This record gives sequence, C-alpha cells and structure tokens, in this order.
Amino acid sequence: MSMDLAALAARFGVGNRVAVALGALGGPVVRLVGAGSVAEIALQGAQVLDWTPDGASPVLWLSPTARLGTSQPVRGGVPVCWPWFGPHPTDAAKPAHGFVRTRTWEILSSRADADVSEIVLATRTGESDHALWPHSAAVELTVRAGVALSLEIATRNTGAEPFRLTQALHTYFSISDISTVHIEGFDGLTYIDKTDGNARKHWSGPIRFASEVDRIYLGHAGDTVIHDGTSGRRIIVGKSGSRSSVVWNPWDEKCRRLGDMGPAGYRTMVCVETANAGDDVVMLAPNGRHVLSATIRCA
Ligand code: TA6
Repeated sequence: MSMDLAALAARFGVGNRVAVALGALGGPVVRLVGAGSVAEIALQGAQVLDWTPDGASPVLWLSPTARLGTSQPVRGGVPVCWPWFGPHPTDAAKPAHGFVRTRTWEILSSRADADVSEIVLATRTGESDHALWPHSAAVELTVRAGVALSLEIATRNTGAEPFRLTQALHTYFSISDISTVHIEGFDGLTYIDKTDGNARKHWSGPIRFASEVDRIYLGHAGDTVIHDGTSGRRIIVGKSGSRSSVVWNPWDEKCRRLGDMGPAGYRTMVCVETANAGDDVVMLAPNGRHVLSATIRCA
C-alpha cells in the first residue's frame, strides 16, 4: 500500500470493523463491517460501492465496467450529485450532477459500536471550483453500516452569500429483473417526466417498467418500497431532508448509448434517488446547514 493509504489505515482503522485499503476497482476505499452488513465506500466521490447484508446478495448495483481513478464517475452504488442535480441549470457545458463525484474526499472520522460501523468523509469548495460554482461550502457524508445502510450528506454555507442547492444520493439498486419489479410509495403524486419534455403529470399506483423511466416525483417525503418479484426481496428506502425522489431506468437504447452498464445492464438495476430536485430547491443562507439522509434496509 502507498504510504498515504497506510497512514490513513493506521489513523482511521478500527479493529476488524473499519479498514482503509486499495479496492478492487483500483482506488482507495473504506470497508465497514457492521452488525448485520458490510459496506465499501470509495474516497473518490465518497461513493458507496457496495452494501451487502449478512447472508444476502448485494443490495446496490455496480457496473461490471466500473473503474476508479478515471475522469469518469463510477456507474453504480450511490453517486453523490452535488451542488446541482442533473444538467447545470444554465450552462450545459458544466458536468452533469455537479462536480464532487470524481474528486477525492478526505476522511474526517471513523467509529464502531455494537450496532454500526461509521465513516465520515468531507470535501469543500475552493477557489479552483469557483468557475464551476461561485460559492463556498463544506460538505460531509456520513455512512453507517448495521442492520441498515444510512447515508447523511450535510452541506454548510461557509460563504457570505446565500446559494441554491439541489442534490441527490443517486442510488442504484440491484434487482433480479426489471420486468418483475414494482415500486410503491408514489401514489397520488405529481412528477416531472424527463422522457416527455419535463411535462408535469399525475401518478397513481405502483411503478412498473416496460420502457425508459426518468421521473422526479415531487412532494415525496415518505418511504419507498422496491419489490423484487423474482427474489421476493423488498428494499425499503426511508429519508429525511428531502421532498423529492427520482426514479430512473434507462431501458435498452439509453443503456447502449451510455456504454458503461455492461450488456443489458438496465435489466438488473433500478435507481431510486433520495433528492432535493425539481421544485425541491434548498436555499442556504450564510452559515446555514442542510442535511439530506437516506436509510436503506431489506425485508
Ligand atoms: O437521475 C437520473 C438521471 O438524471 C438520468 O437522466 C441519467 O442522466 C442518470 O441520471 C445518470 O446520469 P450520469 O451523469 O451519472 O450518467
């Protein structure tokens, strides 16, 4: 291991509960062993790559072509979309989903107790980011692995001006086959249909998939339940600090166009993203702080 990785391992390792190592995707990762599950988080983008409950299959989908250390974000796990969700609101030349997915975050702290193992990662915007985003902020991501996986992204405005924030924990879930999945939790909500010119539509009932789905559900503050009809597994996503969620499956043509999901990757994944997106914009005053959290468990 390189010296800095060995130093990080020495400083933040906690027995057999928290380790810092070189991961299989070719970059530094933090491994958490909680009571009931294990997780792996890349320092690149503070991206959760794996969450696997004891005795079960991985809950998060990860592209078979995923590699760390390239200029491209890793497809899968939980990308952190920040400080804007989707394309930049006024400048399409800026990177989609903000600019913290490809940078290396620092480790702030680690701990383990009888139930969870935890890591806190951090980054901040600096002068070099101001061409992309002319504000100052400090961001921390806290990940806890136990009987559930919890992620909390906390943003603090460290500048003198207010700013608008949109963001998402862009979670890719692993499912048996998209044709046997249905998702509950969005009944009666308005959604923005990104496959239909961002038209606003009304939704009722469970979500099923037979073509590309790319929707921002508005006024969504409750739980989401992903039913895997083939395995019988239910994945429950709880959240706080969010009134919008994104549901996405690229289907076959966009999957091919993206080119980094493996052959027919769309069949074994679905994204349910815990967000502040669409009309759900966070305005942060100087020294203001906002926390967006997602808690994932299986039943
Ligand atoms: O959240 C859904 C979405 O905005 C889709 O429109 C698609 O672009 C997806 O995110 C993946 O974005 P990425 O920049 O990671 O390829």
